[in-house]
Amino acid sequence: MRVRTFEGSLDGRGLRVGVVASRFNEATTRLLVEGALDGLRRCGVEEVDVAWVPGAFEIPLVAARLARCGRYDAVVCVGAVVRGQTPHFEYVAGHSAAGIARAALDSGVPVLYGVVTADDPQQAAERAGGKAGNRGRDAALAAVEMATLLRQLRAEVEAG
Ligand code: INI
Repeated sequence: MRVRTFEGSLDGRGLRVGVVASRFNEATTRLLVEGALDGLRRCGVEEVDVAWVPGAFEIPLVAARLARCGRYDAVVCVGAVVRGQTPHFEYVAGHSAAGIARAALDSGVPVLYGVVTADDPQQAAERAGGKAGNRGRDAALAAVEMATLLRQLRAEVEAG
């Protein structure tokens, strides 16, 4: 029996990454963008484009556009949906998550979910560089891992 194992790495050299960031709850989302850029820089990624959209609801359209265009090895999405501020929390958060997942599946390009969903602004801040880490940075590292895994699968499995 021959068993092959494939795993991505955090070596992001040569990767091009798009970031989609939403402005709603901007104090938090700016920290998520900083976390994502820091994570990508530490992985050696040199080419990053950041596109800003109004809110988390608008992230999927732009994420799908970037994922499809052929320029990027991965797309990182960051946003902040805070329950306390919106009665339609579930719709905004649900649409955003489902659309981000669909952008990845439709394009075949990793589209990562770095959207914070929180009960209140304090909890959101904790997830944007506070005591609960930085979701933007987590998504950036996952982007590098997924992009390098797919590159490996392309080279070693799909090529026969
Ligand atoms: N957008 C967010 O990113 N976070 C929120 O918490 C939020 N709230 O509270 O409503 C929010 N709403 C805006 C939404 O994403 C769209 O931009 C808007 O509905 C226009 O389509």
